[in-house]
Amino acid sequence: MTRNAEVARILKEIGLLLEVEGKDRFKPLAYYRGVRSITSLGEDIEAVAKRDGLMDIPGIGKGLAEVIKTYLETGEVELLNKLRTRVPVKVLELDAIPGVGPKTIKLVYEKLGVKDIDSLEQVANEGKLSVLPGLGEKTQVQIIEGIQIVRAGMERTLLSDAISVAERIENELSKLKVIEQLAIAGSTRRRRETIGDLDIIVVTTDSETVMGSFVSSEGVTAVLAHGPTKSSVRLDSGLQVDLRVLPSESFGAGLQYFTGSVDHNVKLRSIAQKMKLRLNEYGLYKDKKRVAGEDEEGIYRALGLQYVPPELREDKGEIEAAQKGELPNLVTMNEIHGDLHSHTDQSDGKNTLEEMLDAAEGHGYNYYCVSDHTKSLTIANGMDEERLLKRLEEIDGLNASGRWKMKILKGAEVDILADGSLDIEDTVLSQLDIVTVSIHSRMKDKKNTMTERVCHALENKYIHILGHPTGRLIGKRSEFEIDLEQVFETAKKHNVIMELNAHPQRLDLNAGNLRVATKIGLKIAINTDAHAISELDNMRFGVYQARRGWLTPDDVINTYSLKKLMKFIKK
Ligand code: DGT
Ligand code: CA
Ligand code: CA
Ligand code: ZN
Repeated sequence: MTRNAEVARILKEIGLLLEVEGKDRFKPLAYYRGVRSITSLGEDIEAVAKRDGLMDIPGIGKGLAEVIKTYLETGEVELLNKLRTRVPVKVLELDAIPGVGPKTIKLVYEKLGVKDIDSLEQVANEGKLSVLPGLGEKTQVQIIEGIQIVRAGMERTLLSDAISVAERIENELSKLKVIEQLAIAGSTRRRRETIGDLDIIVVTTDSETVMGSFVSSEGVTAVLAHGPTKSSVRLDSGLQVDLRVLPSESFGAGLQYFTGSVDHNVKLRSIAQKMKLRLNEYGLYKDKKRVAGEDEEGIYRALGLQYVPPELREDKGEIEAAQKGELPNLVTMNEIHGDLHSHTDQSDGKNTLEEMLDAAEGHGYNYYCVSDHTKSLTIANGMDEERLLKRLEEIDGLNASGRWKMKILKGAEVDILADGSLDIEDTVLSQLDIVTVSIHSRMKDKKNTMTERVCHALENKYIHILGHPTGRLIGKRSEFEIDLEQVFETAKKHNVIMELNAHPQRLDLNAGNLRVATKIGLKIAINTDAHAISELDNMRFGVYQARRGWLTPDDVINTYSLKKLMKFIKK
């Protein structure tokens, strides 16, 4: 874990504070130059400092080298401390707002006493910015929008983004020899679609070292708390991360407690109470005696429950099921044998067919379906009948070539038109192995229209899967207005499979709808809808969501063998 980002942040803050103070016009520029040098430095700044090489870095002179050296050795810079007292402004926080830079910060601090994002928002909403020299109405609107963007980014983070941060921090901390156990907890462990903040728990012999390393990890812009048992930081992405240190014998109890959800925990605690036991983050106690707490399994066992997988811990019936020993046998990543929805550069994908196939085979699949867009989706260069037929021939050739062990399935993602008809002729559809139909147009149709449109498409006897059934994009676009129950009933009647689109921004169907769909006997296909090699990795997010929707391998058709799959989809 290098301290480069941390040093860059310190220099930036000094530069900004100097500029807001306004005593020297050139000094801030030197600091900004230093920030740029360190950000693009391909080497560990501490290593450079140790060999006395700071002044060899272009853009770093004697003064800055001294500041950096002192900071690395002592964790403090006297100049910065003095500046913070003289100019008590959260300059980094303000500078992060789109449309706000040092000049604006100086102006609003001097004229209106603005010190942070909250006070800036207040004066902006009161219309006090627009009357300042050089600002005006338009800038005021821009700043209000900028604040909203920053705040929205601070609110919830997509699971996929949160997981990559969590895994990076886990990697960094795991390198410390004093870490005995570490786990990601909270909503991230429950694999919710979006994450409020990250929760990490550790067992260590040396909490001071762990916490010190944590609060200075890469990307930290603010330390919200720094103590021996709990520290919290905010990252440059806006994401907050909480780290807690637990005693070794409480690891399981702490993991259970901090995994949540709150509702699940409340119910567990009441079960404990009825058994005259006490449950908290340190253990499960009978009077003063600890009866469980080292691991989660022990806690659930002592409470007379099956072990509840984290994805189910939402108090949606899992506790009752666990009491009766009736929890579902949830689908796992290992059981996925193929991907049934993917694109190539023949429509709007980034990679060639062969590149996608090589990558898919690398995932260990037994079958893989290529399903590019069709002709009415012109912005995606969708295929017409002629191109599709050529593609079919090509795939026959590829299957015959023996270059890939997996079976390449012939597919298409066919557009559902305004009236519910499809944009490819039945004679061509009938030659495909798997036909997925999707809505890509007129997404604002009224509920009745949309429901009829989709149901009409499902009646076509050559189709197999309904792609991303609600069309939502998390944090960006809400679901279509559609009567899903009616869609499910129609799908059941015509033997159509529902897609669980694994793209982290789609996760469509959601967990609740997956439960409704499988309850009436529908099958699910977990598909990446990959538009590039890297997106084949999204399968894991689909599996997480499937587990949150209580799905078993039998519910998910791409856990089937090729033979079983082909038999199942035959109409
Ligand atoms: P988030 O961060 O909003 O995505 O959701 P969580 O579930 O990660 O919530 P967070 O970070 O506030 O707390 C982490 C876990 O700690 C939570 O799932 C359960 C536990 N927890 C927090 N506060 C309470 C509480 O007041 N009572 C109980 N029983 N558990 C709590
Ligand atoms: Ca959390
Ligand atoms: Ca938290
Ligand atoms: Zn697609």
